[in-house]
Amino acid sequence: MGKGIIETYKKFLPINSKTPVFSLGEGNTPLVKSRNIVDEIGCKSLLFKLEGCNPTGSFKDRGMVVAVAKAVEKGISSIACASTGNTSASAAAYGAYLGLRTTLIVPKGNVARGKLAQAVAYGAHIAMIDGNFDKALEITRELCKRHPVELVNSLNPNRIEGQKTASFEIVEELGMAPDDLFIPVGNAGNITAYWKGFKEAFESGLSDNLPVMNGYQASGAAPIVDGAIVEEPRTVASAIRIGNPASWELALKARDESNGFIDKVNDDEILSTYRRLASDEGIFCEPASAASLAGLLKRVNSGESFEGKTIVCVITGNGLKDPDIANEIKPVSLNEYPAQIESVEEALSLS
Ligand code: AN7
Repeated sequence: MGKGIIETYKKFLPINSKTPVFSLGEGNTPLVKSRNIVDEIGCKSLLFKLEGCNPTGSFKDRGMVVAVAKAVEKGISSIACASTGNTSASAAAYGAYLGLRTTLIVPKGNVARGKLAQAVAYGAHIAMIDGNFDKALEITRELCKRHPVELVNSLNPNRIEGQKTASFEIVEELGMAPDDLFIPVGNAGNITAYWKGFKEAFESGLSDNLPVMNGYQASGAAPIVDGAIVEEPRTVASAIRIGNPASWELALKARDESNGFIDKVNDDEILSTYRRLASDEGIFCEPASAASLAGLLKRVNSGESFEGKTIVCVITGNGLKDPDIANEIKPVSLNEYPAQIESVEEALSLS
């Protein structure tokens, strides 16, 4: 354990004798049992796959380590991606580890503060554009066509290969695939990767079943649900503020092959679930990550029964990524006291 996903899942990945094997400690993330919200869902078991525990605080590290390894194998010394923040933080970290030049194209004003701080710290070259993520991705694709630079967005198939390993971990830990998987959807790479992973686990005999895939977009950025490109995607969850997902068709395929759903949750549902995950379960994630459980709660509230089901919600990123949204949470109590035991004692009994 702790060997990283290239070493651990070599035989499931496009790794050969020329591929460099390295790791920042990605993968092997916790699958945590719900203690409180599970009762409201009425299922057999509810589990959270904590992808915020990856080295840069999001699931992107699983795919990035493979994409970067394959770039280095090809002799490429420059990588680039467009990003709403987490892909860029991850690319910058692995780029720094391998001594690559990392160029990030990001939508100005649309990247959470923690993510931008990471990219700066890792020493990336950052181009902020006056446009949204979709425009940034369009430019980055063209940039990588014109120059000897490796595109490390999830359009790069090696990203999907690495990310599928989360499904293997879930299957190994449960001894089966869950009945239902709930997952946030932005550019739709992750839902594509999880489905690929579950299918491969099934085909190779690691599991005897396949899950129903349940993807959730944010209401103001729900092109897959609404069936049309969203020119100006809007949601508090900046990670999934995406109007034209690159893996749109593959997400539909995952939905249809698994008899699943892709639906949307609004910002109020995302934020209330985000707060509840922290206060009721001890899991502090970023807003986009709460879309998975928000989707499940929405279904339960509309009367659907999940009795007897084993359900996994993917929690894609760490709460510290977006300190500005976190600072809007109303403290239970947060007061100032003189530095004396008698005064502070009062804090013990405040309601
Ligand atoms: C926390 O970093 O697209 O559906 O550029 O950061 O695979 O896009 C981030 C996406 C969910 C959606 N949760 O996953 C990026 C980027 C978090 C995320 C998603 C993202 P995809």
